[in-house]
Amino acid sequence: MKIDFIELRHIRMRLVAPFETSFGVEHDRDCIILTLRGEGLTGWGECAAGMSPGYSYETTATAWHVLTDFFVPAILEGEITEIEDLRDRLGKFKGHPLARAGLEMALWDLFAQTAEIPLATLLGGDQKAVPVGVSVGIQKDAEVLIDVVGRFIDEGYDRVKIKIKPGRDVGEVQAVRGAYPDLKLQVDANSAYMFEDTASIEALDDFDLLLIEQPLGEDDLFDHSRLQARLKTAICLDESILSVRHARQALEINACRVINIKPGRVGGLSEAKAIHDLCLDSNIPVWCGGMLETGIGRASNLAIASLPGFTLPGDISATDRYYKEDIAAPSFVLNPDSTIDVPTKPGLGVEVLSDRLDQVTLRREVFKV
Ligand code: SMG
Ligand code: MG
Repeated sequence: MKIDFIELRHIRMRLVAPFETSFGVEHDRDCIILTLRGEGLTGWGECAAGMSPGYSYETTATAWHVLTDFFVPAILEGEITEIEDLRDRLGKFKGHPLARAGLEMALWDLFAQTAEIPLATLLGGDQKAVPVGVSVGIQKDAEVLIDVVGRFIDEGYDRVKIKIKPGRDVGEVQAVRGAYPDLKLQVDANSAYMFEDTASIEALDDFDLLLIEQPLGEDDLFDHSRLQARLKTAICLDESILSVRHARQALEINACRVINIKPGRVGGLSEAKAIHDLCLDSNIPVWCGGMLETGIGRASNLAIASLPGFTLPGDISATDRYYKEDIAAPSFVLNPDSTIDVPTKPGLGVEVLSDRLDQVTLRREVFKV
């Protein structure tokens, strides 16, 4: 396939509620939407780099730079016959997985459209609907948290993840567990703890949590394995796993018992699938993480989460949990059994609403051959 047109848009969407984590609070979600055209088809991608280097070192500004100056020119050169070609083209560049993944998503969309099959099918997925939960940010206090969690349970979510940080951990978990004894509950620290101050992490071991996500630094597999040895509860790694090699090494040293797979964090759907395959072979459950995506990124997450190893509920919530109006239709809705349907139309299977996209665009650039 010859790609002859690439458009980048930096967009900003207002969240229905602020989202607070151990690294800060977001009121708006920034990301880059990519459009690729080839052979009369249009593919869409979403690069999840946000406003500040909080979750990852990448930001919309670094991704814009790396995409426009390096990755996009490499894609516009010659034909792309298969998705693996992208890895070869970008192989000489280091890092920037979120930028890479945005471009790769649009290519996967184009290849699935060419084959006239849903992206999920092209990836090898066959679950029609995937189990999902909701990720709840840090709230004003434990009472508000109980209330917010209660509202999501009433909406039908049967798995809830709460964000924690030092000083806002045991108390919140105790409160939520006390209010909802049977809830599937898990926590995410976004690497806010040091091995030396994990007494509060160890104190979480008695609350029947599904897992404890990324307690320690992203570059700290070794201390995660020391911590996992002290816990009954499974550690799940997010930020620490950037490739299938990291995943293999983490499993070899027992640094975790669960992996959160985010295609963006690992440089795209191909690497995400490779991590899934490794975990399936190793009997390690995985689930699909989220980056507050628009309907474009959410469609892609649902497609990868349809693979058989995604047995734990993902951070893929209904559209109305994030945005009043999305840039893609139809909206994703929660089924009564806490699942969301995987799109069935060819490619990503959503329609991008161009007026709505224009309204949220801050900056736009087009590249043609
Ligand atoms: O998309 O529902 C969602 C958010 C899920 O908590 C979520 N993601 O570390 O897992 C994580 C965070 C990263 C989000 S930073 C924007
Ligand atoms: Mg996380």
